[in-house]
Amino acid sequence: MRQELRQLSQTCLQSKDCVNHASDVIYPSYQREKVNMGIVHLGLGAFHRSHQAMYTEQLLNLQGGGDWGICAVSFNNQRLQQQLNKQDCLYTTAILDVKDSYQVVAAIKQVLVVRTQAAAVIERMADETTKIVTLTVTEKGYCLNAEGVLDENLPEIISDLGALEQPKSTIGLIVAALRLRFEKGIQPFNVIACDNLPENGRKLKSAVIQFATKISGDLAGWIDHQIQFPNTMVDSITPKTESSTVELIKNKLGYIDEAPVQREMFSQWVIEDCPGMVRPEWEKVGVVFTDNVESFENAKLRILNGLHSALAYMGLLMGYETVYQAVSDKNVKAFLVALVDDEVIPTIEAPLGLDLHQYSRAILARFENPKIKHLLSQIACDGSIKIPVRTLAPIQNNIAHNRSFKMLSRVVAAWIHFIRVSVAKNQRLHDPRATELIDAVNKFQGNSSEDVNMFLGINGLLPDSLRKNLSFISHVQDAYADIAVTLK
Ligand code: CS2
Repeated sequence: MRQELRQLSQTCLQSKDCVNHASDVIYPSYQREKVNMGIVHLGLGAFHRSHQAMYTEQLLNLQGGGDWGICAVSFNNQRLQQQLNKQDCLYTTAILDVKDSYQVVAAIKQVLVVRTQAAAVIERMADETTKIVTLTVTEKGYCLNAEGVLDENLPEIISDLGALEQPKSTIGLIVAALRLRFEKGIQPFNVIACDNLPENGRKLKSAVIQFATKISGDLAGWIDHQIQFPNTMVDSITPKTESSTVELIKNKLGYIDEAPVQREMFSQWVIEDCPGMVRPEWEKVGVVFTDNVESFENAKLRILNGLHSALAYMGLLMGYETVYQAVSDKNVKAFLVALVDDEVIPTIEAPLGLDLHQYSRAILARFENPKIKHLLSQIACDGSIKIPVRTLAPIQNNIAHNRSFKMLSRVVAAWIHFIRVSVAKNQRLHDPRATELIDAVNKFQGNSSEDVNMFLGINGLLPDSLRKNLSFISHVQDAYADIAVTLK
């Protein structure tokens, strides 16, 4: 008779019932109860658990890793909170690559949800023991407008300015906690932004200060002078957890984990070095601290994320579902290679010692990992925020240097078709500007040039310099008409 499987928990680990003796599984080797929580993380998606929490776990596994337990905060996800609570916040990271391996992570010690526990979240962030706040709240969580500054018209920002005790935005939540520390005379925490936007730390800082200024000038000044917001670059392909991930853990490791994560082997974290900042010694586990994050950011955002978005929009139009399927199409791959070599790499100043050609080939090889089922639809979300960073910025750079940008324009055209097709099929469009995008494509008459003109003219969607650039508009129009033929 088959023995009933145990669910992952502290007791199950201690009693060794959840311990599998295969050499490819790593278990926590530190005394978890002795580690205090020095980090509050905002945005409990799979990426935090497969990336920053993994680095912290590796550090804690070294002797004397420090008091860097994590309190992980989700804005809404009570289901994940329940799942993790049942497991004493333990979960498994499955690393699926040429050779698979697994790691049970204990670094997260508490999970809170803002919607139901706002006061507890603010208190935890304001607690003296909290030294660092990290964030993965996706690009839209920064509440920025097209110029990269705080969008004061967003409903959640308006709401937070009126009711800071029940914050709805990341910006409001950070300011609520800092206000409490300021009032109590507690040293501030430092903030590490870990989302895919250029100068993530600097933009977050200016948004936080802009918001805080509306509450109190003294508070805003204190934040400005006392708090570090280093820029960072983060990288590790982490598709969302599927039921197949849960099954995999059951079959391979012999226990139930309701909330595992899966990722590729590759992982990179580059953080701007802020001398004197109190923080975990992550450099001991491979994190790079440098004063030149910008060139790492640009390389990663324009190559990896840029190719991802190109694959997502073009691949979905061709009927592919995953990155692996799309990149296995030799025409698609050839397009990506030409795109990156001719129109993307020339726009990037390489970080010292990094060969961008090799870097791009390594990224393509990562896309070709058959074990990672990365849904194109996941990457296609939030195009109005991703496209400016990943596609329009290199186009602008090419225009400034008189270089070609036809293939990049094709990506923009594919994005427009993707939105048109999604609306025609009544599929939900995940984008903070969905209403305007849907309105625009609903007005399409079937004339490529006019339809593209109308779309590119949506208020604040494109930087002014591009909206008025005739050769950019004409490249997008041509590509749009060209793709239309393939879709018939
Ligand atoms: C992806 C990223 O969803 C997306 O837009 O491009 O999440 C990508 O997988 C990560 O940045 C890889 O580090």
